[in-house]
Amino acid sequence: MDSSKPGRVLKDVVEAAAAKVADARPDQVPGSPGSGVPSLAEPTTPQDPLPPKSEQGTPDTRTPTGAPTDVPPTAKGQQGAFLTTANGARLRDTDHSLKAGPRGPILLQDHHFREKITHFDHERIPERVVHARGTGAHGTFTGYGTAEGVSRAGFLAKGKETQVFVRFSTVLGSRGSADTVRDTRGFATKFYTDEGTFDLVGNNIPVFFIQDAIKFPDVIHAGKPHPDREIPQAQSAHDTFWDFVSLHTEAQHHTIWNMSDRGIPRSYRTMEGFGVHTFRLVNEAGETALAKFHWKPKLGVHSLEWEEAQIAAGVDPDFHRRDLYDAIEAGAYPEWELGLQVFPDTPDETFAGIDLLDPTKIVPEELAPVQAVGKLVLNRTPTNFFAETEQVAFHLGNLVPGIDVTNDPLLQGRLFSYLDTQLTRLAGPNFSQIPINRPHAPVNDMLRDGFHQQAVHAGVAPYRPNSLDGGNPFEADDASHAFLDVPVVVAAAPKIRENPASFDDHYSQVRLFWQSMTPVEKEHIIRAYTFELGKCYEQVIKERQLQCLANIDPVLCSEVATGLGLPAPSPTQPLAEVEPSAALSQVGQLWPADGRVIGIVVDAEAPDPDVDEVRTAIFAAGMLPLVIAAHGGKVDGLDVQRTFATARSVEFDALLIAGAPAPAPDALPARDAKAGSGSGPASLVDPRVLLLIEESWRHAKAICAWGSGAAVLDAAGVVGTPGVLSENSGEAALAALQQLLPAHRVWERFPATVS
Ligand code: HDE
Repeated sequence: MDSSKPGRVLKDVVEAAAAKVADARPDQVPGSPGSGVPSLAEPTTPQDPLPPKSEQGTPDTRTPTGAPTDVPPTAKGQQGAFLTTANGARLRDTDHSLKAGPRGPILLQDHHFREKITHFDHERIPERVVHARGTGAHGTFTGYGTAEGVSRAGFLAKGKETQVFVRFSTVLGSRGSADTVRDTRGFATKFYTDEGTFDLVGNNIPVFFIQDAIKFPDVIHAGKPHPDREIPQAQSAHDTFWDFVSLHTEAQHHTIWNMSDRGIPRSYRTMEGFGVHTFRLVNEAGETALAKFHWKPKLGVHSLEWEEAQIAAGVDPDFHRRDLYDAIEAGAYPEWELGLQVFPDTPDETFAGIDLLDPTKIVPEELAPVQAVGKLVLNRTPTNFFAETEQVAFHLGNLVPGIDVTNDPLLQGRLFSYLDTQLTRLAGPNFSQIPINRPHAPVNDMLRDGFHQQAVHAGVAPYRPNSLDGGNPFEADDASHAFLDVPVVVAAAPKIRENPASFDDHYSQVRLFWQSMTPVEKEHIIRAYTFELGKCYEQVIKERQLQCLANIDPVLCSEVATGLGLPAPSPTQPLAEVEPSAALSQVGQLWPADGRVIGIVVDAEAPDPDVDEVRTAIFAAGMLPLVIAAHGGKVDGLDVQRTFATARSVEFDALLIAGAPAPAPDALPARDAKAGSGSGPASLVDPRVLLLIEESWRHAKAICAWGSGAAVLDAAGVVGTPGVLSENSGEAALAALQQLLPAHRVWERFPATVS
């Protein structure tokens, strides 16, 4: 090996690393639309449907009653080489309706026309009333066995593998709304366990807006677009939202999480998940414990920068959906550990003075550590979005032996709602027979008939007791793994519409959250409140919310008040003494950079020889390189993925500048507004490259150059600022970038003013 040449060393590193990940990470940019290579001319020879793409998965091929079948997954899709009617008769023509002569009219007898148009007319189903915008993926959950002492649930046993389907979502927006809006994210997991399906229907925020499910329509009506003009879409920055949360102060805790960076995740892959409620676990011995569920992402918790989120909502409304699917396609499988905070099941259902039935409260991890009980890996994208992601139906009542509910009044109401909502959305009571919802455990439920019944039940006695069907089905017991409704003692009490007194503390944990943030995170929270309240029309609503902020923290209140141009009120109640929880902050740790997207700006006129190997090294490190050049096609034999016209900073986590491209022929403000007008040294570089750097710099992203790329940093005026480096070779530039990426952003660029 000639180690005198840096490129050679890099090559060896690359080859060694590439050999390790060869199976998981093909050296290929994700995003190909089909599983075949299309021909230029329209194909004319009949052939069977192409198989799904290699990264795609489908629901397991089960019967409606949970039995495995040996048919291939493709048996659920289209069959044969020829176009048919829905009843399988082959068709000669689908482009012309049957008419009385070439000039019509269309004949009523045209059964193919009527079938085609009628089905099309009914393709849409109601979107979810909340969480309409979502994205799903298949994966596997593997138990560690560490939960065996507290729960008898079989899927938590050591080494037990269980298939799962996860759906991530925003809450407020319609099905076609943008991914990167400021909102809570859903994190719903369906575990297809041997003992029945378990649904963990959580969020990326550990608390909720309300303490009682009866108020859910109120908070959602306030958050959704105004009923008169139906604006704004997928936003909380409007009067009705702030009207509600400022009057209904138990919402303040969830609201500060929304206003923090948690409201704008970088990726679904970098989100925590929380079951929110306290559940009751039961072990083999019948002993109970209380517990909260947590998902901990392997890549750490990271967020977008607010301007970046806004640009992404415009230039790539599918930002999170694309990110998830690209990562899976590239083999950078998203991973989380499932964790439990476990508490003794005491009669008062509190821990360290915190009411475990109050869903507006957390238990800081410093008081009750999260113990890992298993690992989730998402490794297959859906084959058909509608059949899987749209038709998946989660339900809090999908519980398995070993996991029971508590009396949390939010949880209790959800037990009703999730079943009820599917009756309209999925048109009838048989939605658990839709392929994505089919259990992987034998089903013998005595539920019969109804719309879209897909099972063909035998026997004559779907009732109990019976003798005509041999007494089947039989009731199970502990020995045969029956679900146990824990016989919790319900205290003698009057029927009342009232909360426990402990639910009245609406501020101490909001202050705890604020006090646990690092300075830069506090700046972002101030910015978010100022932005959102600044979008409100009514002055009194801003004033009322400022009063809430005063009760959280005077600094937060006065900074937001300054931005709004209003006086800062004084607190109306004493500020709680709180112990900050470091676990709530996202800043300060180092994390793997798997699946990160690195943009490489190249000069098509004078390509740098290191680019090829740098690109390969990025693949080998489990990240995705995208080559950006003045024009499409190839540069120096390498495919160009983005041009100066199509690239936008938000799709890159970091930039490598491998050349100093002069303004390209299309760098004309009349043709591309991004071209603007450069002057002085800047006019030597394509202005779109300078915009790319300017935005990446503002979004605290790492930027490293080598070779003639250094001149570009100079032209952009960013030399000498934190996280902007020039190196002598591609290898050195990538190494410098890899030093910066684990911290996610270069926050040192923007010193905070609050502490
Ligand atoms: Fe939901 N919620 N929710 N929710 N929720 C729904 O169910 C509801 C709540 C969550 O990807 C609906 O199938 C009530 C908390 C997720 O398909 C509906 C209350 C948490 C999803 C419903 C809550 C969630 C939903 C709409 C107040 C976090 C998307 C469509 C008591 C722990 C699931 C549907 C998916 C969806 C009701 C509060 C999470 C209407 C009544 C708290 C992730 O049934």
